[in-house]
Amino acid sequence: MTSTLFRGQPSWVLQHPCGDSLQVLQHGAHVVSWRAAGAERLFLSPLSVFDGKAAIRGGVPVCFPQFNQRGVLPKHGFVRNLPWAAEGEPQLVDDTVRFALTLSDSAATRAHWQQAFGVRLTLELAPGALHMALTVHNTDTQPLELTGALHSYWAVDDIATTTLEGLGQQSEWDAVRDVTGTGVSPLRFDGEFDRVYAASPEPLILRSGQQALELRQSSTWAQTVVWNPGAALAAKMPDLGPGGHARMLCVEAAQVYEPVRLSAGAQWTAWQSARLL
Ligand code: TA6
Repeated sequence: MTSTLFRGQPSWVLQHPCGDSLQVLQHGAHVVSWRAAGAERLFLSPLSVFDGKAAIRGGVPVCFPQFNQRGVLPKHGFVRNLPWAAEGEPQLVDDTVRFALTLSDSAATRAHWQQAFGVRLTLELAPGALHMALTVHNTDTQPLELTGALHSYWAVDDIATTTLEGLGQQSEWDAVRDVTGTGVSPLRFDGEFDRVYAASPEPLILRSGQQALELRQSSTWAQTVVWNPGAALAAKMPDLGPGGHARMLCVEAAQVYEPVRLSAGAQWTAWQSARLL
């Protein structure tokens, strides 16, 4: 593993012997790059701010302990805006490089949330495959409630020709129009798209150009969120900008509606994985 600066931020690079690599920042335990089979598979906005405070536009934001603005905490929680710590060194076991980052409650978290907790993001890099697992440990004597997401921004060649398969027949809430319905498969994207689906037990397939990516998530997430801001909203977002929407699609493993409730001492693990097809 190499520890290096990325846009001025401390980061770690995980290198797999096969040539695949991953880069993760101390800030937010934010995965900013996953290169597999010679190509970048995550979108990272060139206009993103890297000041060690602001949320990063792209990569994989860890949203915890709140999804979006569904509560009194900062949007998508606060751990994406805080420095995490490396837990030991990466290890190569059975053709998988494994590395974890942790964060626990501090004065900075208690400024938002009176709760003792520990979170760990475990990253596993295998040839053509990425596995990201979020573990939450309630270290408090009171129950802990959480919503959140692994808010992954997948790189696409062109959103206009990108499709996402696997959410047909899943219940859907369209946040743009505030209507509920049923998902179709494949999904196509033409304008602002912000929808919450009941998670499917089957993998999703993201197709873009020559790339097909299989996305899976653990059953401990109840929902999948699919988001693209579309041209008009992207142009108004200073850290995305005109045309920025065309190269990304967020497919997020998420807990949106019903909070997960952890009794004192309990743990919860939820993951998202991606594999080149
Ligand atoms: O997960 C989709 C979403 O909640 C959208 O509604 C949109 O706001 C997006 O996340 C990005 O949020 P952010 O706070 O990173 O700008």
